Amino acid sequence: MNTKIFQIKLKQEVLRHLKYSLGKDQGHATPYDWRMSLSLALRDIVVDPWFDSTRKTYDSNAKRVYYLSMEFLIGRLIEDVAINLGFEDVARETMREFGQDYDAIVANEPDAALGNGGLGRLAACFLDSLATLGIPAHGYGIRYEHGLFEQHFENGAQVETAEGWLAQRNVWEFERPEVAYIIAFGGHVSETDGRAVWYPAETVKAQAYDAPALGWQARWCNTLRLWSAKPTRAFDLESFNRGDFLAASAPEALARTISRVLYPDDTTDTGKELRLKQEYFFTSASIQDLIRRYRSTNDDLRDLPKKAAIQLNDTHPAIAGPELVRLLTDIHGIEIHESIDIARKCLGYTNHTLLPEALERWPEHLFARILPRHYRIIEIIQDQHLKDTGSDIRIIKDGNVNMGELAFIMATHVNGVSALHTELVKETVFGDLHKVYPKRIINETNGITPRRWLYDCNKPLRNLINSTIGIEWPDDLEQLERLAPYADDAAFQEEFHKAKLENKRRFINWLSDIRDIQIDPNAMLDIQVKRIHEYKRQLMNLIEAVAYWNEIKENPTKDWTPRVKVFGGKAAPGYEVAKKIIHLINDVATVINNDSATKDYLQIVFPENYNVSMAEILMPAADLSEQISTAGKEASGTGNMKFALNGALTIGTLDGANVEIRDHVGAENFFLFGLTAEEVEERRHQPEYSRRAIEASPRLYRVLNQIASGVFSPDEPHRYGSIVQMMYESDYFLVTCDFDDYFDTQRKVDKAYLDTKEWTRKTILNTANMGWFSSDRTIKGYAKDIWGAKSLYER
Ligand code: 26V
Repeated sequence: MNTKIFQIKLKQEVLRHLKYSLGKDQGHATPYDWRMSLSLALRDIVVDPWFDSTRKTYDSNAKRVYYLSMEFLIGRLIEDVAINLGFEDVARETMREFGQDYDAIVANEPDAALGNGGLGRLAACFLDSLATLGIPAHGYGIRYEHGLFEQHFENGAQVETAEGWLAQRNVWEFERPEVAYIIAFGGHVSETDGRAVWYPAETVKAQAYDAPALGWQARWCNTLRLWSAKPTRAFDLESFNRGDFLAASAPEALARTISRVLYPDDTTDTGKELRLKQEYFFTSASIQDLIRRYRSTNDDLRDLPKKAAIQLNDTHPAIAGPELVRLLTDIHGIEIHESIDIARKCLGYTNHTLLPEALERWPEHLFARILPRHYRIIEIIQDQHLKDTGSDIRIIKDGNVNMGELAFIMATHVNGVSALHTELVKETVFGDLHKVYPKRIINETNGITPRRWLYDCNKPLRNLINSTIGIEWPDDLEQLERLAPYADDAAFQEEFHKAKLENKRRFINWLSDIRDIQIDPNAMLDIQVKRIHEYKRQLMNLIEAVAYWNEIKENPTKDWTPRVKVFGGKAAPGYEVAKKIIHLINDVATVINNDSATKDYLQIVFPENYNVSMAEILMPAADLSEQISTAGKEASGTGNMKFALNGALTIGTLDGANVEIRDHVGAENFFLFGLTAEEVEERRHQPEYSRRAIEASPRLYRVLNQIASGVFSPDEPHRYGSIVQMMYESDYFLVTCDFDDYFDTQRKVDKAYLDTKEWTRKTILNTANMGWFSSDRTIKGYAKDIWGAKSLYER
């Protein structure tokens, strides 16, 4: 269909939805009404490729991928859908003809914030790549009523309010009342004649909501199926457990709470009963669902591994192993050891963290009370593993059920998310299991979808790339290499620089709506956005800002490089130190931004409520990307990839995927500093390492004194005493040890920024060499090494 005809058609469809779906006429339509009408018109177009893909998958009886994730951090969908359909311009023009601003309508959509950070956003990028590559796949997760909390600042301190994305109608989902499963909890198990029967104490119903996951150019469309908890009343209980099922009660209270809110703590294993119930709830529903789908076209469950690859996004769905064993044995009558083998052949487990406090473990008594049958099955899995391997590594240990060990033992492949991380997984968290199963751990370095993270969010650069190397790069990102020869071309440099300036102006305009601050677009935009964690060292970044401020004040006439430091990110509500760091950043910003002697050279901004939509504004605008975690702590990072792809230079440590990014973009185009992972371990053994580092650095000493004496908190001089004390006494993440190198490297950055041409040359080489970090490459790796899954579309 040609564009003009399609435009007329889309216009009619929007009007039809405005009238018949929204009940409005043009004269009374609000931005919400327009957004809904446009979304519904676009959604109608998605349904056909969705049906086609589903039919092709059924017809081919091909192997399917099931991606089980507690989190999908999707963000907005309207523009994503318009772009994948190739109707972005048509949609924009259509809205213009109605006198509406397309960008404002897009911005009216709330973010689907069903995730905390990296792990959830990775799942969203994977959905995009699975669909783009035409691999038949389902994402399975929870339809949280409330996504990640909203962050506000009150006098500089974080306060949280509930997020409410479902307060408005969610146009992208289809309710499936007929797709529902019983999920049971508690009670007891009776074993007679080797047959186990579980008599649960409570049950809820898991009901499906489906959203289409559309790929590039609408060549393929998968399904994201999210489960919502409902009371079990009036449900056919007999269909569960062959009539042996006796529910003692079906409390509606549980149904109301189970899918209500996303846990906002990505730091500590809190051992909360409701969290375990959430995990089992969505995992059981997903496993029951994929078994039902398999049985609709296949009869022998022993062949399930030929048709289903189940990937566990961290240990959160690790109960999938025992649940699959339970269903195969208790319901379908397969001998339990055979069931364990079948289950293992289906399962893969991705580890995302080395932090010991973030590894999930459940108190044994709690676990056995909520999931008595699974507890027993885990004992059998453990016995079989002990017997087969002769090792003494247990899943149930010291009164805990360890989900890492469970996931590892029940998976055919365990993967890390960057080369360094994978090596550390082999040496540390799973060192012992690695010796027993030396082939099990493999690497799949993370990636990001270039559709959302370049094509959608960075239109100036998209246009420049299109006019330079053609339009095939969005699903073949390594074509960006063809930009490299232009790095030395003065005219191209100028165009590239202009695109960056345009993105910076967009950011400045956006900021001016929420903050009273003037920013010069020529100043260096230095950005650190991510969850607030001690290991990510936002504190080191802030201390460096204060040290720079001190230096400027001492010598105000020198030609300092103007910088704007941007911070963004949320602290887990119970993570006190992280909240203090936020408060300190805001307090320092207040003092520095009000210093007329330095404000031409240094400003600090911390916009509230960093989320996917804010990232889409920040990533294209950045000049400098801060990736400064303590080496050995950041599993991969994916923000690092978004910045570099959009032409920011990185200042970073040899941690996570930074190592591979530096290898790709070239050491001379990356600002490296800091101790290596090995040196970090070594340094921690030296006595008083932080005190000594502070005493050796007058700059650092001075800043810590300023913070401790209340220079930034005159209303409460001791507010940050505990933070400074921690720097002296227990600086576990070595802020003090890396500080001087970081400061000196920042001065090299200052100097490099002043040479615009050379800086731009480096940024071009960053963009040109980031193609490998497309999540399409990552997904091809999983498909080949782990899933044995194939693309089903023909081009
Ligand atoms: C952990 C926990 C622990 C228990 C309670 C709730 C909860 C919720 C989320 C998490 C996830 C933390 C792990 C995580 O997000 N890891 C990040 O994964 C990214 C994708 O692989 C990776 O780029 C980041 O480096 C890594 O920190």
